[in-house]
Amino acid sequence: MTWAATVLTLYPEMFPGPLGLSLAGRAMAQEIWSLDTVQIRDFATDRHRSVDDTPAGGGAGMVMRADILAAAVDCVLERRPGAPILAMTPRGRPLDQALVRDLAAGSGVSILCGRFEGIDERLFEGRPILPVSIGDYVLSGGEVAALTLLDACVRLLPGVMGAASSGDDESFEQGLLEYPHYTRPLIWEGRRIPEVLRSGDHAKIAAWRASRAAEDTRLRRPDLIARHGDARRPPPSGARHEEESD
Ligand code: 6GU
Repeated sequence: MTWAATVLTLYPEMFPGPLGLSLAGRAMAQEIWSLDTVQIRDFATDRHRSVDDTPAGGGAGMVMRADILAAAVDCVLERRPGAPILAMTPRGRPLDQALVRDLAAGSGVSILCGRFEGIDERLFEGRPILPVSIGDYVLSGGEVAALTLLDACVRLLPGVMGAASSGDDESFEQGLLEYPHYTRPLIWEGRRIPEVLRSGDHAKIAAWRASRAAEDTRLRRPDLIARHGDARRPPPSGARHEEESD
């Protein structure tokens, strides 16, 4: 069964965009996943086809109307009764690999892309929509966020990446950053690949990688440790950095 994505947007020309190329593009050509867009403006009711209005209480910018968006959402709900509906907005739940995994395991997803200052809050009360953010910064609209979310989901679909995406080693799979990578040349600008990686001792390599994953996460992303710390087992004993052991 094809994993089906539907994007509700004022800018359908932004899709598939980068997802039509490379890995995701190939998977789309193989019908592992599909993408269609719904033009929100098609659900406008007035002569000017307006989808937004001035914010209640005053202030800058415009707000997307709940009635117009609900009509678009209802159309998609009818077409894809099974698929969850997300709305990309900086006010949403932070996207993480766990949510990506859940979405990729389902039948697909429908994504509403916000524009302007935001979406009338009553839409979230009146329809089963999960607001999702891709990080603590502001984009000019939800479209680039939707592309990000879809990219993360598509690479997990069976047959898209093979073994590379299914391992426990990837960043965030254990609540940690992944260990650092190296390849030839052995020496680049005087810097050598860590000796342990050339040892052929797989247990020792695994221990070194676990150690570096834990250490780099502690240094760069202490927030990940705080969130996942209890759920993870400690690194294998004796695992230390190459610089420390040789
Ligand atoms: Cl999902 N949308 C917009 N407009 N800005 C964002 C975002 C989403 N996530 C982070 N910033």
